[in-house]
Amino acid sequence: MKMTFRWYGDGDPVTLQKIKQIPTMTGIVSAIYNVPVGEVWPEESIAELKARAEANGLEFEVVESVPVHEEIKLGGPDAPRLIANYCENVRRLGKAGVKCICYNFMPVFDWLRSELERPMEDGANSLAYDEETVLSMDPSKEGLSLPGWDESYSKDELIGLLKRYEEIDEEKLFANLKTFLEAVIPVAHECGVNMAIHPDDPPWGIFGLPRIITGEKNLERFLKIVDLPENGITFCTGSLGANPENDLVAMAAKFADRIHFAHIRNIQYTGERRFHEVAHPTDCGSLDMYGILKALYDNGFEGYMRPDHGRMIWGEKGRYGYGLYDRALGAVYLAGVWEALEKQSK
Ligand code: DNO
Repeated sequence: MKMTFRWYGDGDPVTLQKIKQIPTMTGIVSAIYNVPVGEVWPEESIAELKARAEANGLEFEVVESVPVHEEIKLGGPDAPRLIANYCENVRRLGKAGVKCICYNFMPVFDWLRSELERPMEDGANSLAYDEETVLSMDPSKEGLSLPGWDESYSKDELIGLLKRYEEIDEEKLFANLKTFLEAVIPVAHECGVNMAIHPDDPPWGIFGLPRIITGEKNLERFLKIVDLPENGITFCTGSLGANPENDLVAMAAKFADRIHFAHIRNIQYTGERRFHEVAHPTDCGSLDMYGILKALYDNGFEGYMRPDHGRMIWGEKGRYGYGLYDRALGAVYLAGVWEALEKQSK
């Protein structure tokens, strides 16, 4: 297991030097942020990112994300060109030493929350989700601002996109994912890169849009589409865990050899399709963090791990979910549990 930390590039208030100061940290998880979705990343930009990480004593072996263009998810006329560009990005990243690429296949929206600064009793604040609030919003109206929401769409573009998705049900989305995987995974296989699909967050359809990377059954189906080790999973406990029917310990055990990247965080359920994010340790929320880590360890997980979203604590202001302090505490907690698992098994 290698402990890593997400870094958003120059705009990120958390500097590379601060990341390096977190005990147990081996590398960053990052991306090229200034290239439009679907286009090819310049080799110089990739090399520069790697050199900057290395100058700070950190590796750059994980990319999150190489985003998948909506045309690919829609199976639109421009999909073949965009898939070819995606393959080229995999080649270029592999050449630069990247070993794992995280991506998702969620239509239009990435992760969604209804509140960004839910105050906690102890003075911290954190991200919260309440389905009723989310469903009371109309994504085709201006002014919708949610994390994961791509603000670059104009109102008309969004309406057009949502209209096109009316034709896409779960089966069609699976078919378009299959086309994508059948092109990309063989390239990843050749380049020694593991692809790791991120689950949908939350793991159910939203605003009438289909979502398919939602639980055990669909993950099994996904893995079989191209049954090669490079066709793998980002095991995001907070995303999958938002549905209490997902047995995370069982899933971690079952999929461990195809989990290339683990996003570990805890959440607290507060009702039906309502939860907020909490600190990483088991005692702080509803998920069995120890059980999940043990299942990964016992089943031979050898991938990358990162502490996922943290709360905002100690007065920190920063990127929602991606401040320094709580994620750093999370990393050290996860590394501590891992050390105990390693030593107990000897
Ligand atoms: C949120 C992240 C996601 C993730 C993408 C992967 O905090 O986990 O935005 O990066 O879904 O493609």
